[in-house]
Amino acid sequence: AAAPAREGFRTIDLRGLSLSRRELKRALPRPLVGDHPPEEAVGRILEDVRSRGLPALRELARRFDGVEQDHPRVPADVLRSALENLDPQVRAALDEAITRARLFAAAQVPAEVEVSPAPGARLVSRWVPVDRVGLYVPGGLAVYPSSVVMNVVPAQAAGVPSIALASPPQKEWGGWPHPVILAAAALLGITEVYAIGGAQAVAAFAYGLEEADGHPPLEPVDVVTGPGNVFVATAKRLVRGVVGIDSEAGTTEIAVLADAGADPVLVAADLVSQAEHDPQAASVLVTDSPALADAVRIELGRQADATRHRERVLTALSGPQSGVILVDHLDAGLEVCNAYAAEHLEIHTADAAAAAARVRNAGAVFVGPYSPVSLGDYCAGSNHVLPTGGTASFASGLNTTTFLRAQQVVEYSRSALQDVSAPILALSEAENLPAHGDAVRARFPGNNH
Ligand code: HSO
Ligand code: ZN
Repeated sequence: AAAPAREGFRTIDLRGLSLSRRELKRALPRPLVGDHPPEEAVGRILEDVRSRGLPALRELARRFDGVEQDHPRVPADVLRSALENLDPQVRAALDEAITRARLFAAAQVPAEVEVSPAPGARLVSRWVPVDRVGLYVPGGLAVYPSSVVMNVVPAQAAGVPSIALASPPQKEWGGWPHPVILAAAALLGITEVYAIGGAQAVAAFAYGLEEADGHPPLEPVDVVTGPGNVFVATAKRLVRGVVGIDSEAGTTEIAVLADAGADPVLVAADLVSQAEHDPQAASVLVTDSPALADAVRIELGRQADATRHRERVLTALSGPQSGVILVDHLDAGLEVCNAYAAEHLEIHTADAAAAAARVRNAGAVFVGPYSPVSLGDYCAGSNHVLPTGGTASFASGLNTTTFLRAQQVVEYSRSALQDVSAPILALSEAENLPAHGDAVRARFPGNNH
């Protein structure tokens, strides 16, 4: 008989219940809130890097990454040789990922809008890229050259003129980021790369670094993006306001909405695939079929046992953030998915496209049995930097508009201003701001309104 999955892949049985929005949110599988929120520790790192710069970075690299660092800027020859030594198959794979991502990112640039509310009056809303961005690529349990692609491609599609990238220094790679990360950056034409990890990287981007012993300064950026652990996510939240940030892209999650016709082998494989990222990763199945739930449970036990990162996967699957949610019917399942607001939501139902059309809250929706999350992680053309922890109910995944601002341009002729002067004068009186009205009167000296 197949080994049963650990009891840990828990069941949340919502059948026969009619829950309020609040009750439903409370019933969902979520990680336990840690008793030591890292705000304080992260705040200290940010302040240290802001006030002391390079010496602070050197200490933090020693403490967190175990490396002795002179300066974190990756030299041009290190970048070049990383690209030269890149495995040709990996290079071809990155090329494929880049081509598809560029196609989608380029199409996301919104059109300029122009209207004329009256004769001689012109209003334009145009999309302007930010001047400079800092992109973060994690390194920890895994290396993420794919995240280099996901960050850089939309920034380039938006037309950002200055792009810097940071990734943690790796002891086994001479204190530089992993060579495949460097190669991916070089492949995309990025030359400003730093070996800085975690909250320190976010601080260096937000506040900049002075020039030091022949190394140019790290100029502060306007926007910091990229996925990361809880320290990176917290650092981004704390510097928001000094700089712009993308969504909170923290520990990964997958939810699968499946009915009795779904293939339990595929559903389990996809749940395992994201559990592989992190012991805290969330894998959630939502189904109206207890038979499918049982079949997936058996498959999870079998597949998790056979996978390379077995311990990590089993820990993730048995955590409070993972499990199967049983519902009465598909409509109830969709309601659960919308309440959960997964980073990734896969739909394995009879009419997957129809169900997908009814999903409101998800970072990305993967429709049908041939659209697994790992396709999206690497080569779909979509972006894998997505809102986690339920933030998909208000946030968007990384995309070209993350790096654009809508700027409003106003141009009125003399007569167009004159035509609308009466309401301006009336409103300036009503707000007791007469100088506002005077600014308009000054343009029409003959008229005594
Ligand atoms: N699933 C991760 C992204 C990733 N997977 C990178 C593999 N490499 C968060 O969307
Ligand atoms: Zn992944």
